[in-house]
Order: sequence, then structure tokens, then C-alpha cells
Amino acid sequence: MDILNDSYYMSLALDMAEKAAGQTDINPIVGCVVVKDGRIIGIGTHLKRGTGHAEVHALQMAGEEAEGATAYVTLEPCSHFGKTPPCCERLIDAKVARVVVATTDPNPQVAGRGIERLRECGIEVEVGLLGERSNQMNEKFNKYITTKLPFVTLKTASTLDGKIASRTGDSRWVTGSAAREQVHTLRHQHMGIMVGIGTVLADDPQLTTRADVPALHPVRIVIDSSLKLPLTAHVVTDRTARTIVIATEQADDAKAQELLTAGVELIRAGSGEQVDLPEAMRKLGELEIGSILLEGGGKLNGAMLTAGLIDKIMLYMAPKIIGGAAAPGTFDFEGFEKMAQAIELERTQVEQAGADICISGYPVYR
Ligand code: AOF
Ligand code: ZN
Repeated sequence: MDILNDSYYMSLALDMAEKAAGQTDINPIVGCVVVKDGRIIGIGTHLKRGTGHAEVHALQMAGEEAEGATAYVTLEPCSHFGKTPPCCERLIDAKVARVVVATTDPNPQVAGRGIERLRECGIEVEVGLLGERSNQMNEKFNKYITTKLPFVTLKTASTLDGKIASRTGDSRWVTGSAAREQVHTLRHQHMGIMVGIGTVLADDPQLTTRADVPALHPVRIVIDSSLKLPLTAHVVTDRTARTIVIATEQADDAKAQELLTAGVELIRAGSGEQVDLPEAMRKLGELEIGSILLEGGGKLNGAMLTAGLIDKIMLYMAPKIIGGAAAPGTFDFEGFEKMAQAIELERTQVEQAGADICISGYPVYR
């Protein structure tokens, strides 16, 4: 049973925010609960970039009652004029007595100033309650707002022996329906979905989000160094979501023009034979793509990993063994000579997804 204390209300604010994951663009997910004299008098969640922040909705509901109340906010109230006015001023105007904050806002435009401003005005502020959970929920925002680079989650589906297809290339299906459903939720929660041209040529995927209820489609990003993408591919013709193709500067101008005419967006990254992946990430960041779900084949996964561009790894593994030296693996790169050089994951977790397991963690680059 939940015990009635500060955590009781903060976890409600976190639960509300968590359900909005994926719908706030580059903004964080934030919840707010306003409590007075033993009752909840206002609740709010940030729902969409450019619209009201969590505090604004909750205070709106609380109305005049907010005077003397406690506000529980999952992220430090903002102190700047962004697309909306500062929340700390809104809390001050509402005359709340106490603000409990889960964690500080890493946005350099805020970074402690919101809390400072509330304290200056005599409001009691406590920081850190369930802060780990709030930080975890906003891992994508936290990276993007401090680096302007997208947070990249690699998702793979493999057998226990690390193969993503059989030696004949058969890959339908590696994992079961529970894991595949989770992948569509992950798509909903990322702004971009990225694959290599090899995957498009082999499978002609739609790269859209299919859930039991309507969901958000990420921008489809295809790494296609020499513009092999056929004009007849689903990602070109179906118009369900934006498609961005990333090619090198050398790639054929005429083909580029055909793709642009077909409605595809084009980024050029790198003057060599292969797309310069770090430059591609910077350019996607400039387009305000704050998070990417990488569903690559082994080559792209290996290149992204060795370039240090993957933030989080989610390996879905089916309890199956397919074998075959020629069967493609999750990571296809030259590899290291010594075990001591291996890229290690930290904060690892194991979860069951139907009959499959999901191993997740964060690669550490040295
Ligand atoms: C809050 N409460 O609910 C959110 C905050 O462009 P804007 O006006 O939406 O501002 C975006 C910034 O505001 C974002 O980068 C982050 O620092 C903060 N988000 N702050 O007090 C909220 N969503
Ligand atoms: Zn705000």
C-alpha cells in the first residue's frame, strides 16, 4: 500500500508524466500535483511542446485554492521564457507555500535558477525526492538539451547465439509477439527511427508505429551513402511519416533530386565513401530530432557502436539457437583483439518479454 507522505504525491506526478513519454517532442516529460489541507486540488502534465507546462495545468485546476498549498513537480520549474512563460513565476503568483522538486533541470537556461528564484521569494523548496526515477524518465531530454545530439537507443532482436537472421537471411520472426509489441511502444517514444539501406533493400519495411491504439510515428531515417533507395520503397511512397535519407556529399545529384521530388528529405554527411555518422548525428540534432531508435542491421549497429554514438542498448533475445557462421549477427565490425578491450554495458537490466528476454544497459566508451 502507498503510504501517505511526500512520495505518495510525487509518484502520482511521475506516473502521469511517464504516460506522456514520446509526445513532448524535444521537451521533457513532467508532472505536477498540487495538494492542500490533505486533498489533491490540482494535477497536470506537460503534453505537447509549445503548450502549457505541467505546473500551469495543475495550478489552473487548483485556482485560488493554490495559496498556501504544496506543489510536487517532477522537474525543477523553469525560470526562462521558452515557447511558454516561466513556471517559477506562475508558482510565485499562485502563492504556493512549498515546492517539492524531484530533480533539477539540466537545460542550461534553467539549471538551478528556477529553484533559486522560488527560494528568493520565500517559498520552501525541497529537491531530490524520487529524483533518480525522474532522471531516468528524461534520459533522452537530458542528453539532447546538454549536447544538441540525439539520444540513440539501439534495439535488436536476436537468437541466443546473437544472430539476427538465419544463414539464408530468414528473419520472420526472431522474437515473439510480446517483444514485437514493445518495439512499437519504443517507436512511439522516439522521435526518429534509423536503419541502413541494406535493411530497406532486403525487407522494404514501413518503419511506422503499429499499436492497438493510434500511436505516433517517428521520422524515418535511412543511412544510404550512395543513394540506392528505390523510389518505390514503402518509406518513400506511403507518406505515413517523414523520411530523411542520409547520403555522402558524393552521392548522385540526379538521384537526390528524384528523391526530393518524391517528398523525401536529404542530409549529406561526409565526403568519403560512407556516411560520416557523427556528422549525421549532429545534423539530425540541428533538425531537433532529440531521440533515435536504431533498428539497424549488424553493419550499421557496429559502426554506430564503434563511433561511440549509441547511448542505450536493448537486446531482445529469443530462446532459440540458429547457428551458421554466415548468419548475420547483432554487431558486425572488425572487433577487438583482447577481451579487455570489449565495450561494456553498465546499469544492466534483464526483463522478460513473453518467452523472450530483454537485456538492456548503457555502453561505456573509454
Ligand atoms: C517545467 N515544467 O512541464 C516542462 C519544463 O519551450 P518551452 O516553453 O516549452 O520550454 C521548454 C523547456 O522548459 C525545456 O527545455 C525544459 O527546460 C523546461 N521544461 N519545465 O517547469 C514542464 N516541460
Ligand atoms: Zn515551465
